[in-house]
Amino acid sequence: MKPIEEYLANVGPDKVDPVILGYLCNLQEIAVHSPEIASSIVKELASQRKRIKLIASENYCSPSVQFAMGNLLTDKYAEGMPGHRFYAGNENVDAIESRAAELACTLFGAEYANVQPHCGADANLLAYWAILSTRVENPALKKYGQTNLYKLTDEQWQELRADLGRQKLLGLDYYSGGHLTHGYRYNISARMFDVYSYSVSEETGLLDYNAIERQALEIKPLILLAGYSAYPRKIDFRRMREIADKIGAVFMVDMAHFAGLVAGKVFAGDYDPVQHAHIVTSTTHKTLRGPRAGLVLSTNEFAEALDKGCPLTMGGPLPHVIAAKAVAFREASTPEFQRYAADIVENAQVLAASCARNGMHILTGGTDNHLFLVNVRSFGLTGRQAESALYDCNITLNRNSLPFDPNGPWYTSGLRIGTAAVTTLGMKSTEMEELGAIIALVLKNTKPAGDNKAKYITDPAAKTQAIAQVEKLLSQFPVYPALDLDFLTKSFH
Ligand code: DSN
Repeated sequence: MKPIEEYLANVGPDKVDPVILGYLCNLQEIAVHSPEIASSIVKELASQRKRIKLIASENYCSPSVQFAMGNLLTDKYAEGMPGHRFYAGNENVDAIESRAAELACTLFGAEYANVQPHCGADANLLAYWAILSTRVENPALKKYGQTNLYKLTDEQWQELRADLGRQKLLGLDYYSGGHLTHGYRYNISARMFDVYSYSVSEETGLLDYNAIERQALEIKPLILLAGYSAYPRKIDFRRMREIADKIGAVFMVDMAHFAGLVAGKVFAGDYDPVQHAHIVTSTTHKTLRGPRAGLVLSTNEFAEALDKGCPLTMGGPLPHVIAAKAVAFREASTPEFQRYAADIVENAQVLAASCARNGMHILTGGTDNHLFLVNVRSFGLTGRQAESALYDCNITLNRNSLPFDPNGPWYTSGLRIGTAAVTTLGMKSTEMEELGAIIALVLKNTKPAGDNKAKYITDPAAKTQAIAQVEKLLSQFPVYPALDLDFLTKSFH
């Protein structure tokens, strides 16, 4: 019997679960031509069932979000914007994209949304070029008495290109928690812009707004950028906007990590970036819990340039992923999501406190958001050793550079711990208390093996105990609980 028939025979027609049936249809069809891919998908479920996910940038999205991506929308090319495409046949994609943009604007209170970026890096690239177009290119065109780049003489074009390349970006330093796309030397952002960065205070680990203001007044960047991948505190966006206004800079925020906390109204008032920034970029799959993708929100000033995403920085959008974003934006508009967002932060605070009580060094003493940072040098370990030792005990998280880190970006001295995924599973304070104790047990019982910054030894008894505790915890909070792992493994091996 085929898996679908077997399932239907077992449950009977009245008890069919659309999620189970949806997964079975999906896998059974994939397995016809690519059994190894169907098998890998099931193995990934097995892996995620076995391990506690504390990666701050990951989550578990709903089956509706997943199903919105698995269909014929992927076949469509839709360069351009709704109602203004470079290809015929986009009425339905227009409806989907317009709806997704409208939902994004309502959810975040934005004037304009572009839902086409494929990821956060795409969103940032688009935002950078929209700012350059609006604030540098347009004034230049005006100066030359033209409205169109093609009307410029070769000399004017060269002058404009040189001017575009001379603009300054001031963002959070990578080691202080800024993202690669915020001006890291190996990223295109550092090659497009004349890049400057601000750091957290060496004493407190916190942003020092007066110091940022002094730096901004001196540098006078075109763009003042806020946002992070690894900063455990709220940002006062009202204060940052004040700084930007003093120098006429565009205030841009990358809220990729905390978009769910903004949507869920945990970050409100001074801490809501959309109320204060000219332009806000995001991913949609972290705390926001949607599909893996990007988003740009802005004031109307940048709408025209952002509408030219193609050909500015992008090719064809992904209509199936845009459909999934629309589903996720609706999910994030509910009171349940607001409770979820509040629980993420509460869980992060309880977990950080538990880790601290169990002897771990937590940067800034805790967290206001979904993540916190641990300095593992106090255990004599590198971040790499700590990450691997925890993974051996079925705890998945990532090593992270710390401010002024002597171990560089590969080995690092830190761990970044996030609670968006475990909160989706339904874990609460009790589980966070326990989890902090398990993490500390592993780290206290792990030692470096010689001088190698990657090698380590974990005491076998501690490892056995940690694995058993993780297994017990996860058995009460299974990932995608509707899915019968044994049946799927037997059916798609
Ligand atoms: N990899 C994501 C993060 O962890 O922050 C974004 O690059």
